[in-house]
Amino acid sequence: MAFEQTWRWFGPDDPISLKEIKQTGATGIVTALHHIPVGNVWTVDEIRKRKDAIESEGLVWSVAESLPVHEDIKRRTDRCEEFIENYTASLRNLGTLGIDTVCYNFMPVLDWSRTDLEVEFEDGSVTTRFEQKPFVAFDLFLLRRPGAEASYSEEQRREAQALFDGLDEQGRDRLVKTVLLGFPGSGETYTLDGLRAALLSYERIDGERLRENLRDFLREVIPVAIASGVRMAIHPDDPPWPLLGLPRVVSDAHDVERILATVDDPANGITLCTGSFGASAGNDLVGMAERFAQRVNFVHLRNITRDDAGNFIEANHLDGDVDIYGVMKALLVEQNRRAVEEPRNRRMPMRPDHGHLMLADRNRPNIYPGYSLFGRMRGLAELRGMELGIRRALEL
Ligand code: DNO
Repeated sequence: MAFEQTWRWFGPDDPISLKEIKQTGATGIVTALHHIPVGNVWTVDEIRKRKDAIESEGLVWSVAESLPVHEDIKRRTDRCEEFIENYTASLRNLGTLGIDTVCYNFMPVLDWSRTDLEVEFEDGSVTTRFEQKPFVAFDLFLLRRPGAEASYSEEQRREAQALFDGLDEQGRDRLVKTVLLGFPGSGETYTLDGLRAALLSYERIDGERLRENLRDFLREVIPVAIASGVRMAIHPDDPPWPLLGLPRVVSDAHDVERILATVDDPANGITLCTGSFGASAGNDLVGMAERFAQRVNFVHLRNITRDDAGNFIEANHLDGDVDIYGVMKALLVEQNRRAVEEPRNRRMPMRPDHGHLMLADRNRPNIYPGYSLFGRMRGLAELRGMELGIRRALEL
């Protein structure tokens, strides 16, 4: 039993077309209705339109990523109840049309964070990186977050100061733009003032409180997912540690354990994102894949090279510090178990997450960092070959 091979497509505005995706060998599409503002209902009509567009190219809509969770739900403020109702309505609508896997995250304010989106990699391709020094410099000297000093050691502050002093106007601008970059279509690209206000709205929310809010969300939403035939897949924090004084609650195995125990049902599962969890040396990805296999509803495979000081760069899929072979093996064994024991529940969509910008993509406008055609195609091809090798060797 093999993975279902999927590809993230940002919809009609994505510079990469469905026709091109088809030639990568992917059979499933991962997409979201990015044009619908966060918090509003995904109607049956809008879902059907997207589904038809995908199917007209001979592909299937495998996963909704992301069905975003409104900040009011994460904070449990203001219109929380209304947004929960909308969220569950969207789940029902997705279920009605057979879109049965939904990826989401519970990161406050920012989705992924990087400090450089155009790093030339050793082979001349372009990749992204997160480094502590520029991030601390951003926090202390550009965002000037009240109380930020307390988040860092004296040495970190000194190093950040030295880095900041060496940046010219252009370098500072670039750092601000990089950290504030929202996700495509998310409509959530902050200004510095907007980010300050968003952070302030979390002032009273610590890790414990956010965890409680996530538990409330799961208790409200998972029963609807079960009734709608939808499996939820929470995406880990990227990077998996607190940023800008904000709490993070999906960063390690302990967090995952707590989430899965809140509602003990296959509909309450995870997205095993090897790159996000992998940025932290404390996360043993093979161990996590083995331990949580039965609750992995969606897989993001990518790799990073990291150090112990919270710096990492996105490497090619089979290089880097994450043992992708070990992870894949654990998940293929689980795929096989499902095929035998619960054939109706066996789907495990996988996508090559991110890829370097390379070859002809370098001249193609509007490619979102990480979402290139050739880089991801290289990743998918490598992963597909590795998968075949493992399956043949293990006779799966
Ligand atoms: C970055 C992605 C994330 C992810 C969402 C899922 O490339 O992995 O944006 O899609 O956080 O909710």
